Amino acid sequence: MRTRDALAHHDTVDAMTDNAADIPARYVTAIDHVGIAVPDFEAAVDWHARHLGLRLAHEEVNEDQGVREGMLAPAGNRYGTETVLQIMAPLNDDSPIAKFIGKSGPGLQQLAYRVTDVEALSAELRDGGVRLLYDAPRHGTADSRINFIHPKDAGGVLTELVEPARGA
Ligand code: V0V
Repeated sequence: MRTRDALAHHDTVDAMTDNAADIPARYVTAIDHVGIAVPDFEAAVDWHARHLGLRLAHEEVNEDQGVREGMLAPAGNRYGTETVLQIMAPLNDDSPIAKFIGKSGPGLQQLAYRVTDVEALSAELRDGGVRLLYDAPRHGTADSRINFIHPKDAGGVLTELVEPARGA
C-alpha cells in the first residue's frame, strides 16, 4: 500500500486503494462532517464566524437526538457536497451531547461518513462483527438517514453513517 505522501499529484485515491480488499468501498463517498459538542449554540456559531469566517449553512432541531445542530462551512462551500463542521448543543440533560460534555467536556464528538446505502452498509458491518447503535436508521440532518458505529469498535471514534435524502 502506498502512503498518501507518496501519491503523485495526478494520482487518484482509487490508485492508492486498489488492494484495499473486502470493505465495501462503494458505500462511502465522502467525509460528510465532523461534529463538535458545544454548550452554547449561538456562542459557537459566533466564534467560528469571527475567528474562521465560517457561515451557518443549515440549522435544525432534532428532538429524537436531543440536539440543536448547525452545519458551518467556509464561504463558497457547496453545502451537501463538501465536508462541513457540525455543531451540536444539547436540548436537555438526557441528550447524548449533554452526557458527552458532562464526561469529556466540549469538543470533537463524532466523525460522519456520507454513504450511498446506510442499511446495506450497516448489514455488512454487522456481518463483520462491528456494532451499530441502532437496529434501523434514524432521522438525521436535512432528512438524511443515519446510524452510528459504536466508538469502541471504531478506534475510539463515534462514527456516523449518513445517507443523504434522495435528491439532496
Ligand atoms: C462515549 N464514548 C465515546 C463517545 N461517547 N467515545 C468516543 N466518542 C464519543 N462521542 C465512550 C465512553 O467514554 C465509554 O468509554 C464508552 O464509549 C461507552 O460509553 P457509555 O458511557 O457506556 O455510553 P454513553 O452513555 O456515553 O453513550 C455513548 C453513545 C451515545 C455513543 C452510545 O453517545 C450515543 O448513543 N450516541 C449516538 C447518538 C448521538 O451521538 N447523537 C448526537 C448527534 P469507556 O469510559 O468505557 O472507556 S446527532 C447527529 O449527529 C445528527 C442528528 C446528524 O448528524 O444528522
